[in-house]
Amino acid sequence: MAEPSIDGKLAEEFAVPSHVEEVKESMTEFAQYHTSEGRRVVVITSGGTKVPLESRTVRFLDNFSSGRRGASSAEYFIEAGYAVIFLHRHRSLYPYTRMFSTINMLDALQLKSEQGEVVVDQEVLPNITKVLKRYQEVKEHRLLLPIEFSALAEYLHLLKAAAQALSTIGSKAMFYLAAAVSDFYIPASEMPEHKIQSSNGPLQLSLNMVPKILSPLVKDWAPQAFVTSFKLETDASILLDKAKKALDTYRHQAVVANVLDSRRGYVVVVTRDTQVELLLTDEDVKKDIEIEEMIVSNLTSAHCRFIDQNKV
Ligand code: PAZ
Repeated sequence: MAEPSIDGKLAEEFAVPSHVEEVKESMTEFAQYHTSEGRRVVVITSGGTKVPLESRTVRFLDNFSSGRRGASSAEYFIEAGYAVIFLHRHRSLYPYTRMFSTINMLDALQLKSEQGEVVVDQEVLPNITKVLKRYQEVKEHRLLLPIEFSALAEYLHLLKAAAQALSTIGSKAMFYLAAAVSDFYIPASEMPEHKIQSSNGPLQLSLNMVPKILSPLVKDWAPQAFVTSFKLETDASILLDKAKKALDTYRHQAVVANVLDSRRGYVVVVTRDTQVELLLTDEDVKKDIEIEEMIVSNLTSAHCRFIDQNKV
């Protein structure tokens, strides 16, 4: 029997979120509005996907991703003139607020009067004025459209909806797929409804392979878009081969290759013709420069060239 298509598999084995059509409409409207204003639009995926073990989920499999790369990149894309659809894991790091994620908000506030006047302690929240100003401008100009996911199924359907929404703006769309997406899952049909009981003894799991969504995204859903995927390994010796293999297989535009432990300071941007190493020096770190600024600068230039080459 023929293998079902990825579209068929998505519909059968991954529960469709009830709000997916509504979200797709808002993404289409967002993309068309911003391109009419002369902006390019990027979909950033960010954070890890949760894989449930029960349909009334008590337990799930998760991964390490904090969402920092996606959240900081969103800010740099906005500074580069893009409008950003930020498809992120619920409660992962968020653009602008990420800078204060380690601070206890109550420690940063002081009650100034009996009437309840509150002031912000600038020593606890350095830069708050600058960041707040930029955040409010971004909100006012609707430059950031946040969309949340938690479970793998939501991520897959929402990314498909984003790709279909952005197919309406052709090569002005970019995908920046920084989320750490599970490779394994339990199909809905094989998932127990209720909490797995430890009284039944040790738990043996059998997981299916998650369909490779990059393939229909590049070929069918958003064939004119500029697509960047990310490749993470823990073994540096296999990283570049895997990145090149991904480019050969999916025929998209770029892979950002990184190793778990060094990902904050070193990545390689691999395209079909080039391999560019991006490295933060000690001086950069002292100046609070982040590697995402370099990644975004490299990719926005590549996207410009891509748009020029694809002009009819
Ligand atoms: O989210 P984070 O900032 O902690 O980490 C970023 C990252 C390592 C998840 C990202 O750079 C990445 O490589 N994403 C793709 C992972 C993968 O190969 O599935």
